[in-house]
Amino acid sequence: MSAPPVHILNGPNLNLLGTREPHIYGTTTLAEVEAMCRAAARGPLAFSQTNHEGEMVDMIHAARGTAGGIILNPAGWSFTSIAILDALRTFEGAKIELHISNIHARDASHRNSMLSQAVTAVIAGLGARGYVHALTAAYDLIGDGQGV
Ligand code: CA2
Repeated sequence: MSAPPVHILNGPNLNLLGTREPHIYGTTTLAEVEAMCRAAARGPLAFSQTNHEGEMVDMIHAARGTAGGIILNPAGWSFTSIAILDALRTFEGAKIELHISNIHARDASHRNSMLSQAVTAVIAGLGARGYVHALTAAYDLIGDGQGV
């Protein structure tokens, strides 16, 4: 049987993944991350990226009532966005915050995500393959009853 839909949402500047700062974020592009995730998906998968905060709020709302889980790389909004924090609180399913780099080992401005308080789990520091681990974890959480 097909697993419930999972939405993978990516925040600002991640469209440039693989092209800048490879020592921090690696050389895998976002299109390659999407392909890895599609290969690992056990059901419907939405994969999106936006540089616009309101659009990200809309994407989280769109997952309500339909997706079993959200995997969110909020990028720079991790440290600034009450709007995304509030939107995350309205989603009833499994929520995984994902960071490619280990934000806890970085400078003070990249260390404390204000969104972590509203998610089920946080994955950081596994590089691009962290997305595939997050997908596996999302299916586990949904199977445990944390999805819709
Ligand atoms: O490690 C992550 O996934 C981050 O969410 C990436 C964010 C950063 O602000 C977070 O602290 C950790 C930055 C994303 C910027 O994307 C870039 C992509 C390519 C080159 C440079 C930046």
